[in-house]
Amino acid sequence: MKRLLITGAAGSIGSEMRRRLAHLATTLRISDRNDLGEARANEEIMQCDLADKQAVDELVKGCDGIAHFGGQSVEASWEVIRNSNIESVFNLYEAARRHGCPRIVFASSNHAIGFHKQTEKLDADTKTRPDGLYGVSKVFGEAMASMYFDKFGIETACVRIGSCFPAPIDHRMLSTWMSYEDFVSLIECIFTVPRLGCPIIYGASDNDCKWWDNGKTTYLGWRPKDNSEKFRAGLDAKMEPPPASDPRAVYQGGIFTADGIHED
Ligand code: NAI
Ligand code: 15L
Repeated sequence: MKRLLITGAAGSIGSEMRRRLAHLATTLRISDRNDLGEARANEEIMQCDLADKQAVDELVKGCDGIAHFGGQSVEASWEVIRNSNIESVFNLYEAARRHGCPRIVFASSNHAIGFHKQTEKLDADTKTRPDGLYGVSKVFGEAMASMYFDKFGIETACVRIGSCFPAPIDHRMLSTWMSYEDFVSLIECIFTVPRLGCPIIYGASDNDCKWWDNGKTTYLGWRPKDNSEKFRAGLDAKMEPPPASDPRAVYQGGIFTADGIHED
């Protein structure tokens, strides 16, 4: 593609993807509200707040694809969630509609389904059970993607990311972990498959103890290769697994299910 927009490019996933997705487009348009440093070869930097409708309209103009990683990435007050995950998603889809941007990767989260128990196996049709305002905002994003696909044909891959970090940092993440390499190969599939539609995809590596079934999106051709099992012995040596009744061991969303409502 000619121009791929990466939002949230100063964040933990975005900064990895800035480096790892450069081969997908002639030009990477890099954005965040935080500083992004110097533009690298084939990059253009547009710093803005995603809650600013006019700025987002300019940001999306001329892009063929969007990898949307910008936003509040953990639980927060309603005001913060509303600005960064509700207003921003509306602004993004409206700009995509106005400028005819065909494909979007929406960084949804396992916290959209966080109140399902760890004993359950989930697939793309499982009912959402958000575990906080953050999870609710991801359900909102998925609903926006669905509506803009049905009404305007804008294709979005809603990736319910588990835990995308260099390595799992607790026992729950042995189930939810996704390596950067597997996420990159998923994004390659998303941008090259002839017809994407608007699928829900669970973003996890090929972990032995997985909870999620991507059987409804085999047409993407994604084959995750990593497996968190290689980290198990190291984690066991570092910490005890949580007791069976602990939210970290009961719910897929782990400790997020035990968080209250954050006051402004
Ligand atoms: P992060 O917090 O490291 O990065 C998010 C970036 O978005 C930051 O650089 C921040 O400055 C930017 N941002 C926030 N609000 C903004 C606004 N209003 N305007 C412009 N920029 C704004 O988060 P991370 O871990 O890189 O996650 C990226 C995306 O993936 C987020 O949407 C997060 O919810 C989602 N996700 C991440 C998971 C993970 O394991 N890292 C798991 C599930 C979902
Ligand atoms: C998320 O949605 C967060 O963005 C990330 O920081 C992790 O907490 C992840 O979920 C997780 O559940 O491990």
